Amino acid sequence: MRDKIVETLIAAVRLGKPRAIARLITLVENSEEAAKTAVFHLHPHTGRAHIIGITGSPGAGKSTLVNEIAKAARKQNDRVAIIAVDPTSPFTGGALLGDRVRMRELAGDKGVFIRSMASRGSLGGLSAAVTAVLTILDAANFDIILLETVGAGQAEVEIAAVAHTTLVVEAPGMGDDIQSIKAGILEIADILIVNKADRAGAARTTEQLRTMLRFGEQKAWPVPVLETIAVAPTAKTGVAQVMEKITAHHHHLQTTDEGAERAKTRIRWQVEQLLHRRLLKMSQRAEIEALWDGLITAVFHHQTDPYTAANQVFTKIIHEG
Ligand SMILES: Nc1nc2c(ncn2[C@@H]2O[C@H](COP(=O)(O)OP(=O)(O)O)[C@@H](O)[C@H]2O)c(=O)[nH]1
Ligand SMILES: [Mg+2]
Repeated sequence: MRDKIVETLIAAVRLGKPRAIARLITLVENSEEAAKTAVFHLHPHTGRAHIIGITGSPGAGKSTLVNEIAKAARKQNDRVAIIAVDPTSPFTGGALLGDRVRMRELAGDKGVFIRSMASRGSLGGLSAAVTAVLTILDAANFDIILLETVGAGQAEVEIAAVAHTTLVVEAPGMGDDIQSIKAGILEIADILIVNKADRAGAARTTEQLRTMLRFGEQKAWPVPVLETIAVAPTAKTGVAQVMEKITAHHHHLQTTDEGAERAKTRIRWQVEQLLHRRLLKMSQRAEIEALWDGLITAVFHHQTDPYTAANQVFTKIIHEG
């Protein structure tokens, strides 16, 4: 039944119909079966969109900058989709300021699709849903997909792994203690942005970041550090440079082996995530669930150990298919 609905929606999605896109996204967010069907049918029609991940500390100005990037992309006649993922607040009541501005400035433009996603606490489920949503948007012929995530820990590092180009946005002041910009975050950056360049200390933050990145100068893609003022009402300082670097990075991926290599790394990661979830689900099936109590009690009383327990669950999964 649901499969039928999904299949009907798929045809409309491929024509870029916003209502169908929104409905299919809701379905894949709520049902893994729907995600499976949608991805099965749509994956062959993907590979065209440039997926740009935007991450960094809360309040750095990601949403504001994403709006400016979207507007600049629209001027180039690109169709733009924006996905805001907020793993920290499962039930985002009202949209945050940057997101409200976004709605006001961009809603109504038929070339822009905006959506926010909450994690509902399960990271594995979130990344699977994000993958399905990106597949839908790519197949719906968006040229650029902007994926905004909150920069806090493993979540956004993993989500940034689905992007072709990752922008890490920071603001001065956060740079006082530059160590607070986690090394992991710097590693995933293809373009580093010091937003709020109108604030004191911006030049110092930029300099510190450039110093930290210096050892990477020999790389085929040296990570640029750009300053932006995303809220400047007149000249949108730095946004044009960001657009140039986004285009240059896309070109870099397409003209070197790096694009294909990274794509394969992403595919491996995505398939592993699905496998992981499937195994976990199997371990929670009723027949196996019966084993758990005994195992937990046995480990608790030191009659067996966690490795042996895991092995017993695994053996049972294998034998019961
Ligand atoms: N002074 C200044 N404020 C900015 C700039 N960019 C964004 N902001 C403000 O910073 C706050 C947080 O912005 P938002 O885009 O929601 O940040 P996010 O949490 O990273 O998405 C908002 O009040 C913005 O208006 C900037 O370049 N300069
Ligand atoms: Mg935001």
